[in-house]
Amino acid sequence: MSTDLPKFEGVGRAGVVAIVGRTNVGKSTLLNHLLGEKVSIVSDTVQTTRNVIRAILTEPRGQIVFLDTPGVHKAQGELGKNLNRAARSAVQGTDAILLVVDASIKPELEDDGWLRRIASEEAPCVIALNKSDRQSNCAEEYKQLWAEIKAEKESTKEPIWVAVSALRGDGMAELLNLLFAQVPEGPPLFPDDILTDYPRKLNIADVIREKYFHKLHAELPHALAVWVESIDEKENKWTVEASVYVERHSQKGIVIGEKGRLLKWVREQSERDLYEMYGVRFQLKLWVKVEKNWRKNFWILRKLGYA
Ligand SMILES: Nc1nc2c(ncn2[C@@H]2O[C@H](COP(=O)(O)OP(=O)(O)OP(=O)(O)O)[C@@H](O)[C@H]2O)c(=O)[nH]1
Ligand SMILES: [Mg+2]
Repeated sequence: MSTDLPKFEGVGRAGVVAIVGRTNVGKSTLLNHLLGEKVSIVSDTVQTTRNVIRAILTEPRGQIVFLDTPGVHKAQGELGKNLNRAARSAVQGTDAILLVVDASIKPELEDDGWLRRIASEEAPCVIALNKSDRQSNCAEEYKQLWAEIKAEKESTKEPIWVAVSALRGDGMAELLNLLFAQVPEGPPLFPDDILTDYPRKLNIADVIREKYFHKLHAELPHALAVWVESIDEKENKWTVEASVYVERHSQKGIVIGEKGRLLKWVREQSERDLYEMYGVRFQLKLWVKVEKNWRKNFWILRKLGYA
């Protein structure tokens, strides 16, 4: 891997952009689309992203370091509170904020919270009105809400609004132009062959967790965590041992599935995804473990990078 910093054409721009917003609005989908590669897991379950993930986009005109953050959601216990805290503090010290909203539905309490927050932040803000591929469009309600908050806070700030569909890729070029215009002129911060510095162990654990999030519903996804114990990197095959934590014995059976079917499906889907991401064959060994109240256990939250 070269450690040379890329050379920009003319005077380049470089900066950090935090991607924030309520849970489930499509922040990670948007990030993956902007980078052209999957760096952050996606699902329709609340608080899919649990760590702040840094991903780097380098172009001849400059470099943007994106921070994908956990979506803010009504806090449920220690885990939820930690995720909200991580998201809220991610905007501190960034060059620009990319607030993502789901414009196909009306603003919710957490959207209101983020609009208030950006009204008092110094950094410039772009608001992506996402899911524009859907029939219903509530963009005007977000703009109206912003106007009310702005008046109430006597703010002079004006965000830039842009309609996008992270799923289809609509509006991506315009969004990138806007973001590059918000970051300052300056030299690159990272070499151009680094896509993300998110640790490999955490990424593999996320890929496994994502498969479960696609299959499990209601409370169970929140009670589930994955920890990669070891990675044995042989030239043509990487063997990964990972623990899947649940909180109760009754959940263990669900996560394994009838005759081990769900566990097998998760293993196979994850191996396939990981092959695409790393270009090497994977063998996953998954162990399901009961860890009572892990969501309240500071040491486990810290080990998983959630605290
Ligand atoms: N129709 C439509 N669905 C989208 C779009 N963008 C994202 N989604 C879907 O919205 C759901 C949530 O997407 P994520 O990218 O995981 O959302 P997030 O904001 O990162 O969520 P958290 O990590 O929980 O904060 C997934 O089912 C996506 O496929 C879009 O532009 N249009
Ligand atoms: Mg996410």
